[in-house]
Amino acid sequence: MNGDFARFAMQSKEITVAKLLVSAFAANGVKRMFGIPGGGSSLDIIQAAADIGIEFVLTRSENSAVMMAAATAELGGKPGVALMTKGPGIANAANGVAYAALDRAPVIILTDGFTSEQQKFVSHQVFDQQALLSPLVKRFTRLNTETGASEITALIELALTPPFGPIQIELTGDVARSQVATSDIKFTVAVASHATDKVGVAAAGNMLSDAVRPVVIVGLEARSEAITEPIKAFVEALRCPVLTTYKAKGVVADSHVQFVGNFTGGAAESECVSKADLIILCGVDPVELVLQKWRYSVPVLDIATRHHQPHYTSIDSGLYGSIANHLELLVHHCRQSAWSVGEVAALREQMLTALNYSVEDGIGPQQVITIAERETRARGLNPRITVDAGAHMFSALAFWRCHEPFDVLISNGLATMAFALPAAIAASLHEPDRLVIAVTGDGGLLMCLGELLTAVQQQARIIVIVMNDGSLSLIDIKQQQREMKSQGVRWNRPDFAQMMTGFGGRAFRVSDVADFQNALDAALLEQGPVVIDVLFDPRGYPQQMKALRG
Ligand SMILES: Cc1ncc(C[n+]2csc(CCOP(=O)(O)OP(=O)(O)O)c2C)c(N)n1
Repeated sequence: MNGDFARFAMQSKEITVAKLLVSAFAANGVKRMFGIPGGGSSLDIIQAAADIGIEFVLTRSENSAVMMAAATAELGGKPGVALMTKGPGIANAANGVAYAALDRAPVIILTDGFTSEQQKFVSHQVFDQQALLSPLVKRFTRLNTETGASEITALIELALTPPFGPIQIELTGDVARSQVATSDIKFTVAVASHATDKVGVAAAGNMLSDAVRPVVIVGLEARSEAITEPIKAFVEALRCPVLTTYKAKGVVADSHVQFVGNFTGGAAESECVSKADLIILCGVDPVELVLQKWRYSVPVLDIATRHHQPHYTSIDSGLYGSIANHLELLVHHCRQSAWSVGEVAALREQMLTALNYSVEDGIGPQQVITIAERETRARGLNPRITVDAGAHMFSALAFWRCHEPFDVLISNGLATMAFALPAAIAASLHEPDRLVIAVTGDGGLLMCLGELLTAVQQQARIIVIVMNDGSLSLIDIKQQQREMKSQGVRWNRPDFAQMMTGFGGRAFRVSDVADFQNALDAALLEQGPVVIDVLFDPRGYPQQMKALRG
């Protein structure tokens, strides 16, 4: 725990609940909070936070605020904090809270509430706020004047316990301003799991020894520095193909000779996985897999923080607890598989070719991604990308190469739209020197358009590439596949460049490779946010989706 924060809280015998709360946040690594305040406790918290050096970032919707807090938490491994008013504020936050729940982000949702006196006569803006979020949050607490530091610490600890997720704290202005004794100020949380299953390791070791052609699939729980090296050692000892889920991209670098491609639960990866005689899930949380049945019949070894249920497949052997510890023990049971480097390379090539989306005229999503990667790397930059939900994500995730965990941020548990822009802003604030490229559809950007102003206000170093096709393409494709009349999925393409200019930011509108290249050259010279509005023809999507999902 940071001593300054302890001193802050201990300066007097009594402090306000608002100060106690922000002291606990600060002690656990919170540097900024996101949200839209109401007139009650929010203002006390913002003030108390500012006094202790926690920045408050004003967003344009509560949904975005929670996503920003979640992205911050995912990147920093510390709790994220989103703050909003009661009633409409928390109602508008619900989708963001669903993101934090299903994309496993430890976020504290802090809202105003009604005092018990008020509850006797007020009905304006009143509904059961606990019930609203109860399927999503790990715990709900209404702070009161009896609240101690240990209670707050326990909440933070819970958010940081796998599966990471949101907790909801309700705090009225009266309570926020009331004084509590500082006698039990202890903010230290302890959540690292070192649990190892030695008996399970022996059984899993036998499976590994028997396997000739294992395949490793890496998932979101493996996105941690402590796990990166043990995973690398493990897969290299097996010398077998490795696939990663979208959220785990970079845990094993895309440039690694054993890397084949993304695992979504769809068709594209089945060419590789169906050749395996053992499937090893490593930190896979099934929340990321698409709505399709498990295609494989070979045994499954599951190495994860816990046994996830329901699961897409039945597990033949499971090792639950510390992923790193289990991998370090298992590596001694590994022997080199029968896969050859050439075979793996051919499978990787085959996957990329199947997802190919090149166009002769104009520009297509694949070119956008490959040019953006080539040009940024040529300048020695190592951008992080954030990707929205929609058909544009197929090219972004297939063709952008990741080298480290969190090189890409995506919603793949909830798979919500309107994520890429807020996440990009949060990522840029988290690591200001690292460029962030947000790849979004026009539908997704329209849902969070106001956050362009947040990006301008924060001078976030982001480039928002909007794949503007005047359509909810992912849904449009499904409508076409079902041979239905086109309705309810298209609109006239808006001019996002003009909108960004209206917000006071730089913007370009392009429709071919040369113009995109020029726009990118100019964008890379900027220090603040830039929008590149890419007009393109989405007719290549159905074939790409067929190749990916079958
Ligand atoms: C908040 C939310 N609403 C609806 C959906 C269902 N959905 C998934 S992708 C998609 C279309 C996205 O359109 P756009 O952002 O334009 O991207 P595109 O598919 O055109 O690339 C929809 C409606 C969702 N995932 N999230």
